[in-house]
Amino acid sequence: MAVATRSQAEATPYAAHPEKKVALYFVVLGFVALLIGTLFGPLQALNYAGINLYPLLEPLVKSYYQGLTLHGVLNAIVFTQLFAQGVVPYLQARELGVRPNLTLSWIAWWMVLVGLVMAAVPLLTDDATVLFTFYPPLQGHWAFYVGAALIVLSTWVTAYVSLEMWLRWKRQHPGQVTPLVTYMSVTYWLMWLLASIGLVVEAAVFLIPWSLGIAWKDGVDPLVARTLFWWTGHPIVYFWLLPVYIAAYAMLPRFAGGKLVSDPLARVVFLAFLLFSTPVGFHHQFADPGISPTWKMIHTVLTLMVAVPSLITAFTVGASLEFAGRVRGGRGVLGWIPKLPWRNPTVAAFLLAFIAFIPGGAGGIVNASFSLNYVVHNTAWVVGHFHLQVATMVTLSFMGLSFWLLPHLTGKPLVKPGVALASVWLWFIGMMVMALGLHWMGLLGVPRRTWISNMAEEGVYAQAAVPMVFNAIAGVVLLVAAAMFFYVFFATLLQSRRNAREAWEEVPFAEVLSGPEGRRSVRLMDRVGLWFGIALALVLVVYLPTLVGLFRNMVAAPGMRLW
Ligand code: HAS
Ligand code: HEM
Ligand code: CU
Repeated sequence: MAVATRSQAEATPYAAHPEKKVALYFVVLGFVALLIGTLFGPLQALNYAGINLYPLLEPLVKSYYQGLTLHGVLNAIVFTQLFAQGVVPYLQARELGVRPNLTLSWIAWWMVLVGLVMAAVPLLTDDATVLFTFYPPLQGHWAFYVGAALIVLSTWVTAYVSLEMWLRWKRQHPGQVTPLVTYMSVTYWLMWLLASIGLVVEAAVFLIPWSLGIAWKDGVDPLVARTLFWWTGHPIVYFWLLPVYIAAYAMLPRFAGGKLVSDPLARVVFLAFLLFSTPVGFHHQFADPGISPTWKMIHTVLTLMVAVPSLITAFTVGASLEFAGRVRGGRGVLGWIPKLPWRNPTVAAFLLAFIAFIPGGAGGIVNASFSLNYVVHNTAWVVGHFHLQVATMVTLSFMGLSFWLLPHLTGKPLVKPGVALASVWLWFIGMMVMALGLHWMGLLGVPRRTWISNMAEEGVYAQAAVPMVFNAIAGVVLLVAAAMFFYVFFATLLQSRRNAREAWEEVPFAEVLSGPEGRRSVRLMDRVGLWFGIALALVLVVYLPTLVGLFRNMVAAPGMRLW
């Protein structure tokens, strides 16, 4: 590996670690996507408060649904993926002390950029207002689907980069157990390879040829498309979540001043995600016809299984935090909590994110319960659920991590840590208030994806007047939180000051209390190829019988544009 002197590193922080640069480009592009996507959030929250600001945006934004598509695609799909592509291989490379294949890493970045531009044009011209689930028969411009496909395919390149680093390390260290971060990274990318097959088939076989007009001239079968979409659409939430878990196992205990209590349990968690993330998609389709209730029930049971690794995480991360709080002098049952370094914006962001994840996870289990799902499906409740999950747990953690990551990658010190801390608290408060309002409205029967502030009839959802106030308050608080966060982010990035010390810091990987040494269970878990085979078999068993039936009975629905 090239040796750089200290002064060289001051001049360019990437001299010793060129993988820092590509990681930075992924992360910055991700946050630019979040910036644009998030702008629509407050407007949507105000819509759910009965306030319609969309006339102000004409002719730039033509409908609520165009904004909602941008919001869902840029935030949930693009931002999360870019952050993962930047950070996960970077942490793995630093743990192993090997260099990732930089050419391929940059190819992946360019694929996302080109895909993003291709998809953005029809999104902005209102030619792809199909929401982030792009259910046919809603039909968008072909450039949107091709762009989205490029974005997703770039993850396969990143997955290869990660797997190749691991195999290279294994050849140099025969007989050794895979180090923890690498184990988490490898199982993560393998999970995603399996998960993404559904979406890739949907795009390549149906959506792209259909939108180009070269096949499926009578239309695409909506049920087939939905089933392929949710093959990917559930595990994609773990594709968003698990970088947070990786950081929470590998670094948070150290940030908090303690140690990770158990390395093997972290491996159990990631192995369970490899096995159970994907064979669960029907829990988004309980209300769909054409899928047998028996298979829906099997997917329910498997969904409850995939909640287990999160419950183990609650224990392991909770115990590691408790250890940190006690090392810092905390006494009594809960006395360790205030002793945690709450003034550190990275730590505060993670703690608040994990707190939000408790009601978010509980709501998920309600959603997954076959019969209860009929009460909440397609209501604002579901929006409340996933803003605790992806918009708080995932996004707030990524924001918090960026306060450490930006200085670490660039050598530029964090600008205004006090504002950073305030932005984290405001984001948490805003999301909790909004989630409460949305869950409540959902129980009162207010649907999701509805421009309720634009309805001709008066008083349609009068029963939800109180939770509507929650959304109005939250929309404003979140706008302020976002403005403060992005100020800190870009002021840090764009300043000219560089601090040599920051650029030379190692990644603060946590020490472990209970390590992997000498455990047969860890050796068994290390047989990743075998587990991947089992995971693949499980997915085929729970999907093929239904998919074969659906493929044999396809009904063409002609494409349409509603907005
Ligand atoms: Fe979900 C719908 C079920 C997790 C995201 N989900 C969605 C949608 C999104 C989404 C975006 O079964 C809407 C899709 C659409 O547009 O239609 N979800 C679940 C279940 C889980 C779950 C069972 N979801 C997530 C995650 C997401 C996410 C994670 C994003 C990142 N979800 C559903 C179902 C639907 C659904 C149905 C369909 C609804 C419908 O009808 O349309 C589980 O994975 C959750 C497990 C989590 C836990 C929580 C563990 C708690 C932890 C915190 C510990 C705290 C500590 C803090 C340590 C069991 C780990 C201590 C700190 C101190 C300071 C003391
Ligand atoms: C949808 C508000 C940030 C992901 C929504 C909706 C509201 C909302 C009210 C419901 C729209 C509807 O069903 O008609 C906000 C606010 C935010 C914010 C106020 C912060 C300022 C985020 C973030 C993410 C996210 C950071 C993900 C990283 C989504 C997704 C949808 C959505 C995936 C669903 C889109 C669809 O139904 O097609 N948001 N949001 N939001 N939001 Fe957010
Ligand atoms: Cu799901």
